[in-house]
Amino acid sequence: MPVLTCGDRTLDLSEPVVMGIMNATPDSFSDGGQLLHQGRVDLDAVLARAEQMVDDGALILDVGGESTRPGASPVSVDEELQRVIPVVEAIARELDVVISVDTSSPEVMTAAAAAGAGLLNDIRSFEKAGALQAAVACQLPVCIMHMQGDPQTMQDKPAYDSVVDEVMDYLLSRASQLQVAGIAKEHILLDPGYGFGKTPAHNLQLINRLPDVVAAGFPVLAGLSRKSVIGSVLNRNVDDRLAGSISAALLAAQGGAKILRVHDVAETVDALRFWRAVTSAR
Ligand code: 7PM
Repeated sequence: MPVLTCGDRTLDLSEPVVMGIMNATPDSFSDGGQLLHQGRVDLDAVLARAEQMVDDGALILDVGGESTRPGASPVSVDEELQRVIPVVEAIARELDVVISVDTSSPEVMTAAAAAGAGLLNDIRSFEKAGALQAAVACQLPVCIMHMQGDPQTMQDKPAYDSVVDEVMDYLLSRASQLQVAGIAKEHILLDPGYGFGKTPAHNLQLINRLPDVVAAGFPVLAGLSRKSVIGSVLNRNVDDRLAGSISAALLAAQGGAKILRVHDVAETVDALRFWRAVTSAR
């Protein structure tokens, strides 16, 4: 699985790479909406942040316009388009980086691909009406993710017989459905969906068993950055989860994840460089 073609850019996944999180949402828990003023995206601020992440070593930027915060209110398609598309255009124009769009909306997928996006990242795995057809037409790599329930209610009472089995069953059946619909097998990425309808114990088990997910043969994306499992283990607020997030990213890399979705790009890239030095010295 070394090279992934993402539109007009390529990604070498022979070693883990970092995806920087670029939120364009007013209630994003991690940037406090600094990039949005009165509902409009401050493009200069977004670009400065994007450029910093690229300088820090991110090979992918994940642009999201819909908050998936548990209990968040849904965003209209027009609003999401207004938030996301100018950001994708600006980054595509100014920076050499793969642009991922975090969306479930077919309209946003189509417009983002036209604006220069190279990867479609849908926490709902293209299950919304029209999303799968839009993704097929875009001809871009896609990331599918496991979630129990929906963002409004998923953390109410997550329950599984076996979380690893259920996550794998879902991801593999969805991957088959995508291929039947016309998405190339080489264009499918899997994500266990940390924090999406999972207790801390479920998330810890999914970190331990990441090699089982990797064994399915698709590149795996892991998003643990600042998530509540880290907060609950360390008893830290969201702004004090850097060490936990770096540790989690490193454990995910060790488990075989190829894309690490993080807020703190520079620190994660350093940690991965050190890990790389150790494994290269074997
Ligand atoms: C509020 C709650 C804001 C949760 C943001 C989040 C993932 C993702 C997100 C992930 C993939 C966050 C999440 N998480 N896409 N989008 N995998 N593929 O903590 O784990 O960033 S949003």
